[in-house]
Amino acid sequence: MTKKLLSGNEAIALGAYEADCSAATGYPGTPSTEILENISKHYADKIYCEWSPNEKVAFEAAVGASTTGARAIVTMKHVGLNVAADPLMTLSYTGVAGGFIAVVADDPGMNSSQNEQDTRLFAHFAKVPVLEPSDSQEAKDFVKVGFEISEQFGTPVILRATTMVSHSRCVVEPGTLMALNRPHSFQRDPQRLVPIPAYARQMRVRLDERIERLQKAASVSSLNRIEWNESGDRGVGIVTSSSAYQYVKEVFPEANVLKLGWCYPFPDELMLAFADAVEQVVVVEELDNFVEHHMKALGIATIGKKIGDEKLVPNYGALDVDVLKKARKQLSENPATAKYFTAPTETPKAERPELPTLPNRPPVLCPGCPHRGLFYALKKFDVVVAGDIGCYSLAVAPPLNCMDTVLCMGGGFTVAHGIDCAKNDRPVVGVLGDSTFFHSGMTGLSDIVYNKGKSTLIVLDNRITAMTGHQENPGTGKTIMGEATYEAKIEDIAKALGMKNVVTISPNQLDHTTATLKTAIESDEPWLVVVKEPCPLAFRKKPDHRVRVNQEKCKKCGACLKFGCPAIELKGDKTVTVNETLCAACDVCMQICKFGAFESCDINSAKGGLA
Ligand SMILES: Cc1ncc(C[n+]2csc(CCOP(=O)(O)OP(=O)(O)O)c2C)c(N)n1
Ligand code: SF4
Ligand code: SF4
Repeated sequence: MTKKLLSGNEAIALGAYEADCSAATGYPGTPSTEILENISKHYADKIYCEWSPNEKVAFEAAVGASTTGARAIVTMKHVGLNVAADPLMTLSYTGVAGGFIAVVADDPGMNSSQNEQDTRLFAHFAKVPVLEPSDSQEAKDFVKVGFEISEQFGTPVILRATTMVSHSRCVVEPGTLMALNRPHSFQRDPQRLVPIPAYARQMRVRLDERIERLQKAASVSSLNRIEWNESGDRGVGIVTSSSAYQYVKEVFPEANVLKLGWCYPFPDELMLAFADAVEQVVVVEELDNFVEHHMKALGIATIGKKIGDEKLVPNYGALDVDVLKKARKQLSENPATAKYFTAPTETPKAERPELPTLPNRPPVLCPGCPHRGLFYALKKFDVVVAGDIGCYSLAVAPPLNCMDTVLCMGGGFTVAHGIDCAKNDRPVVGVLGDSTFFHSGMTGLSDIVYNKGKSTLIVLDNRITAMTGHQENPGTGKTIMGEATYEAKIEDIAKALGMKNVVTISPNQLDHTTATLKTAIESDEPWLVVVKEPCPLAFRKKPDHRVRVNQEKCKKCGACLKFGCPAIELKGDKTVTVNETLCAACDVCMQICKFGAFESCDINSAKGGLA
């Protein structure tokens, strides 16, 4: 079979296909998003696939599929597991029928996340096994093994990816396609599936027994292996997992390595045997001291995040070769470990070309982004803005400076309500996007209506889940498969929840936006303002139009620069121009310039003339 160059996420999708998975659900979130996108693109003939409104819904739908005996997979980013924690914590009690895998992608270093979480701790908390692939091949293979473990022990399994594993590419050997040929049939079994206290207490006992059996299985599983060095030197043994394994192999090529692919329940027997065979155990792991603490609890003298009081490997951020080289240097200089480690070898200079320093490029809203008009208008009011997570979070940055809090998805409405409840001295505005509204904004809106709040609520409805790469959601009228479906209306939902004041505006009409906000903010009642304008990256409205600056009319006042559109450029001494490659023709700058210097033009007209 032809080998393929696959990212970890593509490999997980292939693994689900090869393992005869029947259902795949999820909610987008970097770095996990492409798993479901790939399943829907390549394997939908065999696997039912859906974007669910949020991770809890996705998780529960996959649980339902598994109760029929089907194999099911659910995907999310690490913070998504917080949302799905409720079903996870009880699914470990009820167990599963068909193989069930929750793929959770952690983001060490917070490349695109609001926090860092180590999902291994969540697996421990929920008492479910966690598998940790180190590359794309393992990512694919572990899906199959994960289903087998899940079915053999009747347990949900977490497959923990990280940004590095999900997004880096390596060669993958495809496997054979499994055909389980099982009937999918729900079997009634209330004692196993209905955790009323009397049954749940029995389930709790069974859960502990299962953990013990899993712990023994982990010790003999091929997912956990010892790689002895060829020299026979048993001085140092490094315990590691995930992408940290790759860095260990590069920085400590002479070390004996215990590579954990199934790290919880901990493979105690294997850990103890490895520790017995080497003189000094070192644990190298990304994020928390998960393995280190357990090995210490087993009575193994282990060096982990620190040596003495000296910090060795940080328990935050992403690891890389340079971090481990620094740690190796420290180990080679520390009297307690100097006999085991030489200083790291430096890559010869010639192989490391000096790279020019790149200009700093902070993240900004795209040219023509509809969110910009709303925040430009909102900035004029003396209000507290409780924001949320989406492209609009970028409104926190200059020149908009228009976001005061961000907590978690859905928090835009609920945090606003809390500020309002405390009788804050300034009006409060809660802002979130359309995908976030369906994810967890609706309940906050209901709370505000029910408890007689008076916040102004804004949904930035750009007709797509933009920040994670333009996924469909219940408001877009399309499924993940691109099929037409019911298009849920935010306005109708709000009215059904009792919101009286509901208005829909375009943020590209600045004066109308400002006037509407004024009415809503000054009101003693709650308002919902649906700010509707499609994301130009997904739906370009006027591809043949641009805006240009008529230099004869421009007074060099700089007012347009406060809008923050990256297409508006300042050249030399206060000369403002529009970069036509970037301009998305939203025409908002035309409304900002009092002197009419911004003029719309058709790029197809003879001289690119003004129109
Ligand atoms: C619990 C959780 N799940 C997923 C994510 C990843 N994520 C960040 S923003 C976002 C959706 C944003 O969509 P929307 O609210 O429509 O705003 P837009 O980016 O389109 O402006 C998602 C899914 C997250 N941060 N938290
Ligand atoms: S992707 Fe769309 S919504 Fe996001 S910043 Fe760009 S234009 Fe705005
Ligand atoms: S029309 Fe103006 S504000 Fe809109 S994208 Fe072009 S330059 Fe930017």
